[in-house]
Formats: sequence, C-alpha cells, structure tokens
Amino acid sequence: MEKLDIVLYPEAGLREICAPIPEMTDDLDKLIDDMFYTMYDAPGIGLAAPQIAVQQRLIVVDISESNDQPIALLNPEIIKSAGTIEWEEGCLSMPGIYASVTRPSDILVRGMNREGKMIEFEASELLAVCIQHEIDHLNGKMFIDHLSGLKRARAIQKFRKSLLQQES
Ligand code: K2U
Ligand code: ZN
Repeated sequence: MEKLDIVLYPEAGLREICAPIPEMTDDLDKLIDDMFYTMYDAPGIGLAAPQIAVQQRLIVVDISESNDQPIALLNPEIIKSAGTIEWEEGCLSMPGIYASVTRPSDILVRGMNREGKMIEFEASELLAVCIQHEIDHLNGKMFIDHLSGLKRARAIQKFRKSLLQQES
C-alpha cells in the first residue's frame, strides 16, 4: 500500500473532465488499494482519482465508522435522483474549508466494481452526498461550485489565506 499525495485547489487537474476507464486492470486494482489507504489515512470518507492526479473516472467511498464497507466504482453514473438534503461538506483538496451544500438525498448509481462487474445500487443520506461529491470531481467540479458567488469567493479567500500562513 502507498500513501498518495492529494492534489490541492487550485491545481488545474481538479478542473479537468476525467476519461472513462475501458476495463479493469491489475494496475487499477493497485491504484484502488492505494486510494483507499490514502483516504483512510486522511481521514476521509471518499476520494476521486483526479485528487491523486489520475485523470480517470474512478472513485472510492467508505462511510462506515469501522472502515470496513469500501466501495470502488469505475465510470460511476447517477441514473436517478430524488429529494433534497443539505450537508456541511468539506474536501480533502481544500482542507479546512466547510460549507453547506444542497444535493439530491436519494440516488440510483451505476458503475463497474473492482471485479469488472457492472453494478447498480441505491444510496441515500451521507452515502448519496459522498458519491455525488466524488462524481463532481470526475467532472472537474468542486463543492464550492455549488455555493453562491459571495460564499464561494469567501471560501476561496479563506483557503488562499491558510496556504499563505502555512508558507510563512
Ligand atoms: O472528495 C473528497 O474531498 C473527500 C471528502 C468527501 C466528502 C465531502 C463532504 C461530505 C461527504 C464526503 C472527504 O471525505 S471530506 C472529509 C470528511 C470526513 C468525514 C466526514 C465528512 C467529510
Ligand atoms: Zn472533494
């Protein structure tokens, strides 16, 4: 297992549309292990491949308390969504910044699992929030993009200030 470096905003790679993955490979299997290791170490409950500078459509998620319910999804898609939920979100690529984001509360997700099998499942509440947050990353979108102009500007300003303080 390897702890990977997490890319920080405003790295350009976080704004790219990631490429679909044609098939599961041994290299991807190792990358998935390293992404889970990096996510648990952060700690976080989700991680998308562009956050470790891999511009491919791959996410890992585990919202369990005991880190024993890992979900890896290649080419994840939201097939259906319903309801609304407001959640105080953060992002491992913008550490220390939190803001309330409203998203659909119930989703039907389709993707390929790490065994190369197409799967489809329903998710709600925090799992739905987390999967949507990660799929946003695959489309070059960050949680701050869901904020109003003023709140987004304040979040970016606060993050930039925290980076400058770390450098001084
Ligand atoms: O993509 C990421 O940056 C990982 C996020 C995913 C996430 C953000 C907001 C709400 C749900 C998931 C990290 O896991 S943020 C850190 C964190 C840790 C525990 C609980 C919630 C957020
Ligand atoms: Zn994030």
